[in-house]
Amino acid sequence: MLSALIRAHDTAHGGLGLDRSRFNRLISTHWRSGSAARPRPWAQTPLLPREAGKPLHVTSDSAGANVGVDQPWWRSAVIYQIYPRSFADANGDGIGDLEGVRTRLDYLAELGIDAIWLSPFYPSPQADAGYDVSDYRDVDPIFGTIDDVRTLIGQAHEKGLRVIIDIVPNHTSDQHGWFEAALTAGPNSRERDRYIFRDGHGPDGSQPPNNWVSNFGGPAWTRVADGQWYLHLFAPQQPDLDWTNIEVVAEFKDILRFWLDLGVDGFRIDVAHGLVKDPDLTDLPDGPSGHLLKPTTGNEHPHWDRDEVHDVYRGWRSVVDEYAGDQVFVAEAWVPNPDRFAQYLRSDELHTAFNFNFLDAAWDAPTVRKVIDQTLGELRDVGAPATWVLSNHDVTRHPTRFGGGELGLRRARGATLLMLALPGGAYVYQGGRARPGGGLGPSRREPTGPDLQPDGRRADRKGRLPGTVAVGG
Ligand SMILES: [Ca+2]
Repeated sequence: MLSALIRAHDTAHGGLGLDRSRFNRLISTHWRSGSAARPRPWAQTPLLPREAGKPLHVTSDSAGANVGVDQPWWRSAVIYQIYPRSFADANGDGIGDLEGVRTRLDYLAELGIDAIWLSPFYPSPQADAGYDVSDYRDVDPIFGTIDDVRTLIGQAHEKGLRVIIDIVPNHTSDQHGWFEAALTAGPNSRERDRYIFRDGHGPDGSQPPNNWVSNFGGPAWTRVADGQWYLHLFAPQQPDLDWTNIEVVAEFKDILRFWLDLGVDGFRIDVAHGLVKDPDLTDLPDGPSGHLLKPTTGNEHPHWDRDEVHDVYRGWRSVVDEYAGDQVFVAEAWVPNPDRFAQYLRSDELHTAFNFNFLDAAWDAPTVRKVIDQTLGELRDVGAPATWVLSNHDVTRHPTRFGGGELGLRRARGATLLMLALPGGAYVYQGGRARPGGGLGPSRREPTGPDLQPDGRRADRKGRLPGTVAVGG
């Protein structure tokens, strides 16, 4: 079946940037029992090192057309997501770290992947698994140091692997220096203008400024000691930045340059469809239920998928275009309208975006086929490659989603095989075999923010409801 599928793909698409041996390795090693990476007798073919910044040669695009060589590597890459906390622990403190990643680069290269994507390693109080960043230009001591990042990038490049990192622009940690300064400076200050502070409603200002809700439940506003409220679409420890503020815009361009100068090959943008809010902060028309992004055709939602966010990404694109090489942006954008989704991938904006419709699709052939056809169709117009993903740190792993047990595992292998045969890029979530404290089965979710809460909540980090196309960070 596998050989037939590859042959069919080669015939239809003029070949994917993934040869058969790499394909076999990815399929066979992604889920296996045991907790240690073992040498595979059939996986002795080394991945040829390539010079950092040089494009990979691929032969097909998202539409399956033969487009020749010298296309950017990310148009058909397999990218392996690493959640540093649970991937590999080098110093024995029970928490995965960057040195753990570095010592497994040979294994990762052996898999045949093109790049690794590291989930956040920034200094963070860890209120939301590192998506609450207190310093965008450093590394949390539990994961290592900036020098560890530099070494990791250098050695990854030597082995032909690229390195993508997370960037979290919608909000900072409440322990970020800017937010601490905003609290100290008080109302009507330059420091508060970097965030979204407002007076409350009611005679004593004791009601939130509007009816927006947090992805983690409850109001999206928290009151501070002087009586003002600040907006947080996620946890109270994650105050939203004001993206109409020129200091915010300039700061993130500078952060991008910091990491590009260090050699990263791209950025995964957290909550890419967030960032900009309706300046009037209008109420959600349907109350809290209007929090989820409906498949609108216009600029209707007060805080998701605003037209103005595209100005941010045009600015970011101009930054990466200053650099030699093929750095890539991949957007986490929960935008259900295909036309509006495709707008993020216009030629002067982002390169790729996650296709969550594929992840959301049930294990049902007509459903999966429809999603694939729609995805390829909508991206053809903007010339962007498709990006496929079945599991990440925010969702239940697909063997469990597809029924669990041996049946779920078999379906998941089939789904992964299908994903790797599709034109475009594919994201593979870490198998987690080296998780501190023991083995990791194929169905485990990583501990994202809500899992870490003392009340034991296990809500999706996105605030997503089962069976819906939802939005969130
Ligand atoms: Ca450690």
